[in-house]
Amino acid sequence: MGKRTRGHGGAKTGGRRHRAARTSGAGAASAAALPAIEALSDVPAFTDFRLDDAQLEAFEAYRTSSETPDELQIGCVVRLDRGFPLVVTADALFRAEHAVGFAKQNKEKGDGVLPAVGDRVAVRRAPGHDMGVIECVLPRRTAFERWRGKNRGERQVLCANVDTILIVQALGAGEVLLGRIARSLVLARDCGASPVVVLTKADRCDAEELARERDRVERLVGEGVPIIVTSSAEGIGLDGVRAAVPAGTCAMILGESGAGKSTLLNALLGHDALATGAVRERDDAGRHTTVARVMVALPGDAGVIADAPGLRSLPLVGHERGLARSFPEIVRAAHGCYFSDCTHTHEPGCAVREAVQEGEIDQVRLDAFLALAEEMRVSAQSLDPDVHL
Ligand SMILES: Nc1nc2c(ncn2[C@@H]2O[C@H](COP(=O)(O)OP(=O)(O)OP(=O)(O)O)[C@@H](O)[C@H]2O)c(=O)[nH]1
Ligand SMILES: [Mg+2]
Ligand SMILES: [Zn+2]
Repeated sequence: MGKRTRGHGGAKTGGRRHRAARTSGAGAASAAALPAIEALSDVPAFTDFRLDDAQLEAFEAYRTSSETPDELQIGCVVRLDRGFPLVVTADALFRAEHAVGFAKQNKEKGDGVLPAVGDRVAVRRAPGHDMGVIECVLPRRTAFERWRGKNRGERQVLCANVDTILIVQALGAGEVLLGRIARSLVLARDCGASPVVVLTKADRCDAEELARERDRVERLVGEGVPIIVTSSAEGIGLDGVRAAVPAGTCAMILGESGAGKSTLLNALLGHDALATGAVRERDDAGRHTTVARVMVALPGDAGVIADAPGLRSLPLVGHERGLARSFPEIVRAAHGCYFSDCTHTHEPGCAVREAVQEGEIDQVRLDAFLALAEEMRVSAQSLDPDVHL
């Protein structure tokens, strides 16, 4: 038998209700409308996830302080359906709720402590209960976050403990959007994940267009960011994606609705595990087919990938670290600019533009850098009018 235990089979359903007083309120009644656990396929096993020392230590500390340590286990959140977590532990797969006090904790810290897909959690399951209770989120190695809402919006963790971000864009519908790739690159680098660009639907363009688009993307991302060209329709590039997600690692797939994310995962899995939907002919946009956050385990010796709903907007707010990591040569050159607040657009003595003229920095990369830096300047001001960058 392989390492996957399909369906897990261990979780009881339709059983007793949890004790409502111990949870944050979303009850078993709403869980009933969620997909049946037995019907889910390709769910990662607990052993698919690495636990680091900080997580193990935090769990031990939490368990030691508990009055009923025997009911506590480490779990990993492998799915969120309408915010409802599905948790896998060493011996079971079950839905869970948040412990009372989670909501409060969350507000005080002001940053997304509610469990996200990929989170390692301390979860309690009292004897005879189907439903677990997540009591605490163990420290995250990484967290891919995005800002939701305008201006003073909130941060939403899309995937925790993620190693690789697969930045997906479809070929064959006009030019690949470099701005979007650059922005995704910055977000990935900001959280410490490794970006990989995946250009899907290669069957929709000819060799000439493919070479041109690949070249544009290569110039933008520079060395060190792999670019994989795929066609789920023709089975092209799948080995490349698999190799980018080795066993023990976790990737998140990021791209707009209709980019072919779920179709790519189905191709990797070898069957239709995830729903896919047609795109509009007019503008090639998808219809937001994927609504849940779902992790699937790739077959064979490979890791886990989180599918996610397509995201229209990916605002950059305070991602300076990601910008610097994505464009290190520009940041390095900027140290030589005459003005310390040089915008590298018109100032005399600008070492960055000089480097472009001498062919040391690609103009494509500088354009992308400037656009994103400007956006961050503006968003920082709208977040806090007293901050001037
Ligand atoms: N020609 C071609 N079409 C593809 C390919 N991959 C996906 N598609 C089509 O693109 C459409 C959208 O695919 P999905 O996989 O549902 O896209 P998604 O990115 O998961 O979209 P959301 O779940 O809405 O975010 C479907 O009609 C797919 O059949 C491919 O390699 N070639
Ligand atoms: Mg999808
Ligand atoms: Zn400059």
